[in-house]
Amino acid sequence: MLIFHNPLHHLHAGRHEMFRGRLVACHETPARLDHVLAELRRRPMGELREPGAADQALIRRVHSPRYVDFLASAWDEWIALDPINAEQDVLPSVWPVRGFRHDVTPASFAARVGLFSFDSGTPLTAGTWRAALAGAACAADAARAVASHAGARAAVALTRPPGHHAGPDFFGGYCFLNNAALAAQALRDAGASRVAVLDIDYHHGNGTQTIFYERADVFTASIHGDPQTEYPFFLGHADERGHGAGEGSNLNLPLQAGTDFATWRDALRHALAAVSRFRADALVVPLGVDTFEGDPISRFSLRSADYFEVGRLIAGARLPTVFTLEGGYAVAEVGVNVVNVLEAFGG
Ligand code: SP5
Ligand code: ZN
Repeated sequence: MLIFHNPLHHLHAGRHEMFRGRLVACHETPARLDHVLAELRRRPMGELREPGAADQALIRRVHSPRYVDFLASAWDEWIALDPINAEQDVLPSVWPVRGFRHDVTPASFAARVGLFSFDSGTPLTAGTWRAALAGAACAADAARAVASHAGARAAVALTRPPGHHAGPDFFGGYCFLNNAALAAQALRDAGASRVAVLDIDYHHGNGTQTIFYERADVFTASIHGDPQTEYPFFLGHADERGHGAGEGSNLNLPLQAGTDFATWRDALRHALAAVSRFRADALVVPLGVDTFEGDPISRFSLRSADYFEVGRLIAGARLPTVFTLEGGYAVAEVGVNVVNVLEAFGG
């Protein structure tokens, strides 16, 4: 297994997220990835590599150019408004919901932050862009490693910020660039005719679903907390099956809060059967371990040992596979849980 780790991930370190009417310390912290790296030092399972330069053209095929331009300059614009802003992260506070215009890009910075986001829990910091860009490079390099002729069977984009909530032109859910979507597109560009994305983070992979919703060449499946009660709330229902050419190429398996491993595993088997029917040439797995029983913001009850079986079941698809690191906020256990999946997957 080839592991591309983001050497700049610590540059993204948000201070606060809006939560129940107050600013609380961010759940998505640099320590999460440090724990995975520490566990990999205890249980080495492949070569650890740094990514090359990010592929701007790939990023602009997955995300809209005006969104990418906004992310690239956002921090500089923020501190240009007032130098004191450097002491705070950017958080949006106004959004263009139904009936507002999305086609006009406002001059106001605050308005653009809202146009390009969907929640107030995702701080944009001084180092967010550089960290996200290096993460995108991890995803693309991992995809190309498994796609190459003498390719590895599996590669990992070990990065943060996570990506699966980021859509074509919006950030949110702690995500800015959609690493899983970038990996899927890079696999397509490298010759895979059909790519499946199997999202096993606790939260619905709304960004990835939206990016590929009208495409027949990328099948997206997600197993997640029911959006009736769980974040991101406004997408992820079972009746979302794709649109136009993409009709039938999206599968959502929402599960109620409190779901245990036996039920979750049935959903995984169901999703893997759908991936198999799609006849994918390659697989991308947005890997969140916020399904863990001890996760502070999620409500499934997987135990650490269960993640071995998760890895074994996914390996059973027998596809070249790219894992991207997504959520998981029981910080001290994130390393063990992620490495359990990767170790059992093998390769
Ligand atoms: C990548 C990823 O896992 N993003 C998740 C973003 C979730 N942000 C909002 C969290 C709100 C959770 N509310 C649960 C209340 C538990 N006390
Ligand atoms: Zn999550």
